[in-house]
Amino acid sequence: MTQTYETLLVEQDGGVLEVTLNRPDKYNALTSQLAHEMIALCERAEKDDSIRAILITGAGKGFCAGQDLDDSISRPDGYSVSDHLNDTYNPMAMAMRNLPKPILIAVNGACAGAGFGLALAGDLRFASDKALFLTAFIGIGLAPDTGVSFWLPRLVGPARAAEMLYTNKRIPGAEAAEIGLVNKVVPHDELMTEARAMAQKLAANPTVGIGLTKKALLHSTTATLQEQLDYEGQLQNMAAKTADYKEGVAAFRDKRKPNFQGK
Ligand code: T3D
Repeated sequence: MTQTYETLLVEQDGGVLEVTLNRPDKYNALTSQLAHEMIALCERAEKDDSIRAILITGAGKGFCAGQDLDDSISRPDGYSVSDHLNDTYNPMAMAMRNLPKPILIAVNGACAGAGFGLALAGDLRFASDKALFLTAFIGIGLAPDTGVSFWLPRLVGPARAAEMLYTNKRIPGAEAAEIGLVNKVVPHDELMTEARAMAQKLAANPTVGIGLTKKALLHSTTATLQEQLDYEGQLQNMAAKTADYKEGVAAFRDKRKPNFQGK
């Protein structure tokens, strides 16, 4: 399937679709177009069986500085920010979380505002030791959006989340793993090597099983224990019908490494 993008660079290496946010002069600040291209990319990734993991990073020095503030300045009176969010960053965040394939975010630099929300919409995060995390919203008098108020307290705890949101505290990449914002911090020059290796590892795992696991994790954010147990049972029925489950058990019996096909 061929799709061209103006704000994203997209390349496929085996089962990994590597996506680079590509507005480097503005630290890859978000526009409606970028959000719509990310949504289209998620739709493509869902349909294309050859894509088994997504890796997202930023071009240049920044990862993503949130809403493009040059666009915000030129808005007409009466402009509805919630309409803008409902058209752009909200469906983008949902498309990423609902995509039944793993998304690894490689944070190469400043990660702010709705760009922070984009990073939190991924499943795993690696950060460069030159990365910088800030919520940014309160810095310009805004409240959080793009799911930041949902994911941040769950990752770092309510007190740290409140501090980051109320004071716009900056978290350097080197500290981000200590507080649970990212899975791993790596020296800047090694970020993409490490992230690509992890993305390939994810792509070689049972893709359907990962997709069902992703559903289970999202469901757990609102479910009771009983509801979650019931839901796990339904998902397990689906996982147990996959060829990868058969292969996993056969490989265990044969004492060999499994060769998962993502089906
Ligand atoms: O209104 C709505 O639609 C509601 C939705 C809101 C969602 C949001 O995301 S609100 C939050 C918006 N983002 C921000 O407030 C962050 C603004 N940027 C910064 O605070 C800083 O740039 C950073 C801390 C991210 C990085 O600082 P630093 O010193 O490393 O870089 P810099 O020099 O400030 O920025 C580099 C360039 O990127 C610079 O361009 P120039 O001067 O070299 O031509 C700067 O203007 C540009 N840039 C950075 N952030 C944005 C941006 N351009 C447009 N929009 C930005 N958000």
